[in-house]
Amino acid sequence: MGEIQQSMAGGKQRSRWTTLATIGLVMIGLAPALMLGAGLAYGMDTSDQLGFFSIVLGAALIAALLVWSFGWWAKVIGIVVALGGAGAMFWTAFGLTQPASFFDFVPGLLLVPGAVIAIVSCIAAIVAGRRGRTGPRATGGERILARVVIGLLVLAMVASGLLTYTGRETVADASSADQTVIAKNFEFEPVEFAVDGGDTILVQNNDAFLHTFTVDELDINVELGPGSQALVTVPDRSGTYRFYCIPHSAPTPEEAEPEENLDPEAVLEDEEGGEEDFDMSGRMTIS
Ligand SMILES: [Cu+2]
Repeated sequence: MGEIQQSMAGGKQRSRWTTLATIGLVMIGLAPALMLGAGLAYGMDTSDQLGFFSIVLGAALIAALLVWSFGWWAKVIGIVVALGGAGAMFWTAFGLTQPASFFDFVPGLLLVPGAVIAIVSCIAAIVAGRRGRTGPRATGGERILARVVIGLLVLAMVASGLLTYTGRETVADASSADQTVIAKNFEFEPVEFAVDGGDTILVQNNDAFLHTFTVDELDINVELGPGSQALVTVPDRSGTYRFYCIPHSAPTPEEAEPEENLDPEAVLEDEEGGEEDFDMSGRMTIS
């Protein structure tokens, strides 16, 4: 068997599991790389997330290189990194429900199958190694299957890119709005404003990710894809209302944990710009 596994070039031929595990880990690494790319493309402030994404990206690529080059111990590292990467970025899986928002959808599309492929393949490689063989090379049929799967993933990405581009909605006459609210860097600007009943608000999403402008009490719920705008007419119901973004905020402020109950480490993590516990909300007064 050993001789058969030597490639024509004389290099070491990888088993199918090693190849697949490497692909899975590279897919995990592409997820944070894409999020950083999204930030750059849309001019977002990514300084808070840069460290976190760089660590996941670096760890995934180093693990991919180790898995590709070394034996069972590298596969153990591959499993640990795949679990850690998937755990740290599990929230990208929610993006799978948003194919019309490329940078929400594609990271999930890479991370979820990437983690599954990496973990299963590393385990299979270790098992094959324990049985005294490195595992056979992929058969022709398996290579075709792998290409079909990768082709489908690429197709889904292209479709998502097209949907994101064509789904971009802009307002013909934005100047007619009485108030403008911009979503940028996971925050609304302004977070507090006053309007009159019957006024129109121009809401605009300048982020690479999908946001909503939602006011539960007024039955307002506008979905804003990346770069989209919409006009919202305020009903004639005076009062102060909370507006928020569904994916990036607690549904109601009451449900959020009070500050004093949080352990200091969690608060610190928040201040450092951890991905969790966004509160993308504000208050609107109708007079
Ligand atoms: Cu949002």
